[in-house]
Amino acid sequence: MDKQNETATVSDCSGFSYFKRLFDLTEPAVMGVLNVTPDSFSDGGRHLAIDSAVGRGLEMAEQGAIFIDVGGESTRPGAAPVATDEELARVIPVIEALKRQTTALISIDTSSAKVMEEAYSSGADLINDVRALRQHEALEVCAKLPIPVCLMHMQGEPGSMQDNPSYENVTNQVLYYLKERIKVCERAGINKNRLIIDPGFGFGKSLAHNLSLLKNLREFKQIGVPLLVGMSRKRMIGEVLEKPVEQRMVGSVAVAVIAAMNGASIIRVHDVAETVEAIKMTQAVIEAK
Ligand code: 9MG
Repeated sequence: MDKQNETATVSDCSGFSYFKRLFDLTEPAVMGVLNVTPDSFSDGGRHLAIDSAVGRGLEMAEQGAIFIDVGGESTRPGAAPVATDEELARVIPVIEALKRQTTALISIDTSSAKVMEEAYSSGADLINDVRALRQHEALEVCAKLPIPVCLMHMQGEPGSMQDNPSYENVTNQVLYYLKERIKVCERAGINKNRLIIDPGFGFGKSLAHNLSLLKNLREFKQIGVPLLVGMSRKRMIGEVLEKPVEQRMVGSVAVAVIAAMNGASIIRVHDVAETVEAIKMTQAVIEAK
């Protein structure tokens, strides 16, 4: 199949599409997190960092991740921006190597139009943008690329988003934002049937905001596009369980199950093997009479 000549669709389950042939979103899928940032490796050497990232990506694919989300710029609270050339140098070799060695779908976690374009040329199957295509030329570039795009909600920017997040009604405001971004995408020529939405847990949200969004997650299904969530190891879990980041696996699996029960189609996680097993169990219950 020539990827260039197909318009991908994730929400039109009846239509023919390159994306649907690769993957059917009728069951929740696990997306493995693959950060290719200096702080995600203990050594610091570029080659070793790339080799380690590819190894980890292949391991997650073996463990059942349908998507591998490759990111070269940290979006953690307080994170500093990375120059485009540096971001490209981190992610492109990893995408190319993964495409040669696995059939898992490759997602590129970026807000940069240039990185989106280059990642697509290197084989990326999905664009994951925490800034929902608000950066320069991201809309125009995505209008030309025939692959799905995930639009995430974020209040503020990573450098300062956790300073004092505030909402009158977090669910309604996040819903409104995502609906508006879909309209903007449609006006730019990006069909709704290749969009995915994400409420953006931890991105400019307090613990109370995150818990409220999770409790009301079903409301996001009204938009009529697949729902992606990422809560894995985040501060919201640490705050409830009073545990450091390396002890948040059980809490992360618990919220993944809640999300799957409430309509999430893609669940972005670090602990792939554990989440795949938990989601399989959850799906069996969802399908029960
Ligand atoms: C890159 N990244 C970090 N957290 C994320 C989340 O919750 N959702 C999405 N789509 N991307 C995320």
